[in-house]
Amino acid sequence: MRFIDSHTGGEPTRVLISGGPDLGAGSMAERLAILRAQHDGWRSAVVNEPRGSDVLVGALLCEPVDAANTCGVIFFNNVGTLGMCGHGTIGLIATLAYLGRISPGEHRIETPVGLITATLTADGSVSVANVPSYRHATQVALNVAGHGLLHGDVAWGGNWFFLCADHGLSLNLGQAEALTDLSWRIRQALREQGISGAGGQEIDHIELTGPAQDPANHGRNFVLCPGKAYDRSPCGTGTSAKLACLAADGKLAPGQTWRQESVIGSVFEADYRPGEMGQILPRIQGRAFVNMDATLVFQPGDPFAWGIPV
Ligand code: PYC
Repeated sequence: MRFIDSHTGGEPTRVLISGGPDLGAGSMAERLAILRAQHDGWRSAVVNEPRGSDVLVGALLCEPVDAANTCGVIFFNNVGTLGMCGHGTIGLIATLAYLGRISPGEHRIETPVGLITATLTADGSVSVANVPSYRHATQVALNVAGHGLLHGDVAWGGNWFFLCADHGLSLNLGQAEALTDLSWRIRQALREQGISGAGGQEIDHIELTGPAQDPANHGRNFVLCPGKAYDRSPCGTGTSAKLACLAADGKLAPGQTWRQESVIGSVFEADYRPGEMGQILPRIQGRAFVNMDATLVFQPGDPFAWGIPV
């Protein structure tokens, strides 16, 4: 099984380009369901220790349902699958360019949560037209154990996010432990207090927001992913959710640029077009760099060949 690693603003993506499990020929949502039900050990083998780490996002490259599209993809992490992944899409496009499979221009990609378009430019940067995004709930009050009352918006950007500004912490790498601890408590409080996304879907990404540190940018975030690792990039789906909230508050006009900093200072440039029924159509731009081209090996007798479960 050949894989190619890249990072997008510091956040790693491992694209499996051959030899993955047989998931049939259904939609990406149907294939994701098969991956979850029948091949969870394979997911763990690819991204978990000892081959991977909690931070790594896997991307299984798939044949598209519609041959007119460039490819399909299913994203996964240390604890399960993801509906969509912005930094991972940028990593996927950089990987396909590295392989010489695509040229600069527009590429339609099938994901479990819908069709997206990624545009590769000649300088290597990638712009992702993400799925329609929206704010689902505004300034929800939440009692967090060991912290007290805070508030946040619930928004969809391809994954479900709770976006909180009144957390009282500074968004610095030196605070990563405290930021992780608070975000994890927020996630537990959301579950305990029955706060969810549309249709009762779990909010599994926590986004702490704050002012940018570089005056060239507009905001900074710390995003805690479902498996308790924080996103080194500004999080493409999290930035989409942020744009949806800014748009709903009338704080960002269509076409206006928003430069989103991550907790390590990497940046995505973003904007949106109006969508249907109050939703927005976000666009996220960033750059990925390929840093490994290798093969998975499963040696007989390796007790951790299928990963150390998280
Ligand atoms: O960039 O959308 C993203 C993402 C989701 C989880 C990690 N990164």
